[in-house]
Amino acid sequence: MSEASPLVGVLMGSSSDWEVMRNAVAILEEFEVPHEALVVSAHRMPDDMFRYAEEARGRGLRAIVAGAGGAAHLPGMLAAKTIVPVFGVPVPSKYLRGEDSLASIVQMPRGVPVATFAIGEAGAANAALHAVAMLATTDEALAARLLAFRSRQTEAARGMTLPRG
Ligand code: RP5
Repeated sequence: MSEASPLVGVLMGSSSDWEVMRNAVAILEEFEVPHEALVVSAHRMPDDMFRYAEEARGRGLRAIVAGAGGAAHLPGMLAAKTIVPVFGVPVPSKYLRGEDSLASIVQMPRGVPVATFAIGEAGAANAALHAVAMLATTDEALAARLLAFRSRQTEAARGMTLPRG
């Protein structure tokens, strides 16, 4: 997706997850973090998923943002196969509104962590922001951009007004 070697991989279980996961990609684009985005389904492409995880560290990936819905095994199974930090995004599901996705991602057994974010768009954006924050610990220019982002957000909140009753 971006020209340089990706530092962050944004994976999702289906193209139907894109409307949620594009919020992660938008953050990485805003911060100019080299990244890639692709569909890797845990259930429909298990060999591809394992290959991606096995190659992630050697390819220079520093974080994987993985979103899935329903029986959301993608983040956990990636984490089982790589020590690259995995940030999980529960995608809203049709029948259980993403509570199934959340439970599937957050309830990892001790020893194989997945940092789990909120269901939906905010979770996707925050997972990417967390990846930015992690990268910013060793990248001063990125840290400056993150601080500026926070300042703009603070000013926007201070500028909020309410309708008069
Ligand atoms: C999961 O199943 C995907 O992450 C998606 O959220 C869900 C439904 O996938 P589709 O049937 O829309 O392809 O694997």
